[in-house]
Amino acid sequence: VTNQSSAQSPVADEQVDAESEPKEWWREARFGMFIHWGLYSAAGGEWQGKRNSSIASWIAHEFRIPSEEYEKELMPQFTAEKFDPDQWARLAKTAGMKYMVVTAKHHEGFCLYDSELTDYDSVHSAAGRDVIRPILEAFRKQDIHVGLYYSLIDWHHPGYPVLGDPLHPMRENEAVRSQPRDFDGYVDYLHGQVDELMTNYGPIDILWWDYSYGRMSGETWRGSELIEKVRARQPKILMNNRLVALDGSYVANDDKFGGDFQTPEQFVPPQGIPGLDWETCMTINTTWGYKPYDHDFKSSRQLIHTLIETASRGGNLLLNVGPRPDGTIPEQLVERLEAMGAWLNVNGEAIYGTTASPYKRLPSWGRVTTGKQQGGITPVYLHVFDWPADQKLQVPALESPVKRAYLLADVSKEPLEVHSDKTGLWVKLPAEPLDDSATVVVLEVEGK
Ligand code: FHN
Repeated sequence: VTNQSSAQSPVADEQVDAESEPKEWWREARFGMFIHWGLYSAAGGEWQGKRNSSIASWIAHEFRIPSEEYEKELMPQFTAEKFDPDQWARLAKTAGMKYMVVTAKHHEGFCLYDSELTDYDSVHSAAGRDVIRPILEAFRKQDIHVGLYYSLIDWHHPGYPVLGDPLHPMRENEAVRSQPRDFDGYVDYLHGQVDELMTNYGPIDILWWDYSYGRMSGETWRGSELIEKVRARQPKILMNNRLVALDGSYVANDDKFGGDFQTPEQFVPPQGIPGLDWETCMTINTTWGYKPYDHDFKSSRQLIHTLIETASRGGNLLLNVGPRPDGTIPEQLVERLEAMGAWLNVNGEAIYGTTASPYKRLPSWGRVTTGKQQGGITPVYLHVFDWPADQKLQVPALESPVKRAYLLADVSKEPLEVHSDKTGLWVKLPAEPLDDSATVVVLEVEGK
């Protein structure tokens, strides 16, 4: 059980205790919104009548679309005509999300902000404006910490190994490594853009790099210099591990490019990641960018379970939305986020600021999180997914005695009977769960 202070707001930065660790708010937060928005949202997973089989944001790569064609076709379609960043921020707030990360530039190279270094940005698209600034402002207004995603890969910049080039991640090989290309020029551009983002947009809480592979890693990005520059501009910023890592790989704490947290993608590590901070990023359907024909949505119940699962293993969940090119967020995503928020509204205490389950073995009925010790009592939260028909919840023994048990959703905190025998503890439950997704039983444990 750790002793962490409460979350801080980036807008109230001056009031933040200078000594407080930026990681503290992040560890408490547990739940954030990832936003993937770009020209690929306008393509919607379809190019010249053909649907792409990989994720929507990879359409340019999958069909080897020449940059000029991609740009000409999609810049006029990125209209942002119904874009309402306050609505996005309210949705995140309603969902119970405590931070967000938005794609300032994805692999396609298109920038959602006004970059002095390129015209390939939202200002020169049909949207006609910088969309990053109002997004950041809207989320800060809701006291949500803000983060920027920046793609190290750039399929548009001439200095970067181009689409279809064997130097590209899919096809890297020895023969082309010697090809002349102004890669240094690209790295200058990358540094320049990061500098713009770190200088012109106020306090940024997270910088989310994406991603490294093979030799395109660490010092290839002039990583040490980059980190130094970012930290000089934004001393409290948190960075992920992808200046060296691929999506699923972990980097040791003492690796200088290892960043502040690990980034398992689309899965929750079965044993957490002992000794390291981590965040699972995940899609609600199967793709990051908008793909109207992808109806493979996880249910609200599944998503609530994933959030609990993540917290029970000691990590954060960064859950993705892919807005349409007009700026609206698909209803199926909104519905699910609202359902998560409704659950968190009642049961948030069992997620925010908690740490991993005290048990190594998973209970058959659900998952467990641990609250902070207060006044000599540590709450242990039992998230019951499958309600036992005999109303007897079997709980493995704890080292310290249980003082009291009650349902978190029960405002009167009616005590539940707790029995112990040689197999552990039994909590007597009411006949029906209070929530079909997960009902939380609180065990108040003496000490820790
Ligand atoms: O290729 C990207 C993908 O489009 C998406 O942005 C994810 C999010 O983590 N990252 C990359 C794959 O690891």
